[in-house]
Formats: sequence, structure tokens, C-alpha cells
Amino acid sequence: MSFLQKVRQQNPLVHNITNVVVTNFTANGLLALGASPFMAYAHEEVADVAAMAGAVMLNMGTLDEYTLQSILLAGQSANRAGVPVVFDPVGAGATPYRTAAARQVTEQMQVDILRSNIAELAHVAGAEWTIRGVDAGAGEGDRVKLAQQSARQLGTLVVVTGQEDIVTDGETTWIVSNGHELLTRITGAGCLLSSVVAAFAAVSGGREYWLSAATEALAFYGTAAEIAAERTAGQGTGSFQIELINQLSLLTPDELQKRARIEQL
Ligand code: ATP
Ligand code: TZP
Ligand code: MG
Ligand code: MG
Repeated sequence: MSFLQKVRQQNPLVHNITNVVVTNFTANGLLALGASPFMAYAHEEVADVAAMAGAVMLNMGTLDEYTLQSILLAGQSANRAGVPVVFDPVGAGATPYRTAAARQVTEQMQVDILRSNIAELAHVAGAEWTIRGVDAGAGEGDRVKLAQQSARQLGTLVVVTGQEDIVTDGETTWIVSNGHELLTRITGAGCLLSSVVAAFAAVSGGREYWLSAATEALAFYGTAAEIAAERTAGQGTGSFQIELINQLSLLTPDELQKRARIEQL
């Protein structure tokens, strides 16, 4: 059975601490996929919610001190409960505050899967890369090597996205080439993807399957975007955004298998 089928069958609870821009889009995207979203931030409850979840997704898109504490409490509780933790360090490198916060997160909990663009990853790992706001800037360098080195250094599975996506634990590396340029024209495409990766990790069956679960999540999401772009050709980016949600609910495991573009390095 594919991980996609397992998500739809098991309806995993995904605890999200995310940003104010993408909260509704993320909840609807997870529901479309077949997962069960739960947004909870209060210091009084995040540890309880994280421990009962199938996976936790921590995102610092609109960070402040309260949310940073929520992230730390939730992540540490998930670690104690053996719940997989996905971290999306939105805007790491854009300001010293964000870079320091992202490093604090990786130091004070076990991040299991780090999902970001290449620039954010570089700043979390302390490598050089240019960044502009929350978008990846143009940068030179070998993305694959940087991802592999960072995975080893941070002791986490790294999922770096862009035109081509990289999934690596530092040893085994997969490249996923599904996706569509229109994903760069709507906000929250990366944030929702991080939550989708968390949903797949939740049903994966344990850490030895996270790499293949994340790889399938990327192919699934990219394929849904490709079909959404085909269905809304000639329309605006708003139609694409809605159709992406539709396709997250409609894409079948068979269609995914036919269209997935995955290769092992
Ligand atoms: P950024 O802030 O750099 O846009 P992000 O957090 O939004 O980063 P992306 O790298 O945009 O995350 O990844 C979100 C999704 O968009 C992934 O599925 C990725 O494969 C896809 N994607 C990003 N850029 C392209 C592109 N140029 N062509 C095709 N797919 C893309
Ligand atoms: N500003 C702060 S968080 C955010 C914006 C626009 C959303 C970023 O979402 P993504 O998925 O990284 O594009
Ligand atoms: Mg993007
Ligand atoms: Mg992002």
C-alpha cells in the first residue's frame, strides 16, 4: 500500500504551529489530502497536542517570542512521545532574529525532517547563500552537496525544494522533479508542503520509512500541482490555488505512480 493510501485510510492528526499567512490554506490542504489538521499554540496545551498527534509541523513564518516558545514546547514534547517533527524555518537568513531562532530550534529539539528552500537551509546550517525575504535568492553552489552535508551536520532528514526537490539523510539521496512554476506564484505552497510531508511521516511506520514517505509526499504534491495547472490553463493564479486543493483530494495512487518523476542519486 502506498503512503498516500495510508494517509487517506488512517486520517492522521497533524499538529501545526504555523504562520498567519497560510493557516487556512494549510488546514484545507491537509483536509483535502485526507489528514486531520490541528492548529494549537497555547503554552498550556501544545505539549499535550503534540504528544497525541501523528506528526508535528513547526513553522516560523510569522515568528514572535510567544510562538517560538510554543514551537520549543511542542517539539520537545513530540520528541519525548516519539512523534515525528517537521521543521520549516521560513525566512532563516532574512534577519538575524530568524536565523538565531532557527538554530535554537535545531539545537533544543530533535528535528526529524527539515523542509525548506536552499537559502533557508544554508543559513540554518551556517553555510553561505543569498536570501530575499521569505523567498530563496539566486545562489551559487551545489544544492545536492549542501543538502547532504547539512543533513549529516544537523542529524536530520533534509527536504530541499525548488524546481527540483532533494530528499536526503546525508547518505541516500532522492531527486523529485514533479511540480509547476505556478507554485512560486501563490503564497504558502512551501508551508502546506511541509504539513503534507508531516502527514506522510505520520503514517510511515517509523523513522526507517521517513525518507521514502517524504519522497512520495513530494511527488504527490508536485503531481497535484501539475494537474491543477493543466486544468486551469489560461486562468489566473487564484484558480490554480483552488484547483491545487481539489487535486490534493482527487489524485489517485495509480495516477501518482504513472506521473511520479523520482530518481535515486
Ligand atoms: P520559496 O520561498 O523559495 O518559494 P517555499 O517554502 O515556497 O520556498 P518551494 O521551494 O517554492 O517552497 O517549494 C514548494 C513547492 O513548489 C515544491 O513542491 C516545489 O517542488 C515546487 N516548486 C518550487 N519552485 C518550482 C519551480 N520553479 N518549478 C516547479 N516546481 C517548483
Ligand atoms: N510572510 C511571512 S510567512 C509567509 C509570508 C508571505 C508565507 C511563506 O510561505 P511559503 O510557503 O514559504 O511561500
Ligand atoms: Mg515557493
Ligand atoms: Mg517557505
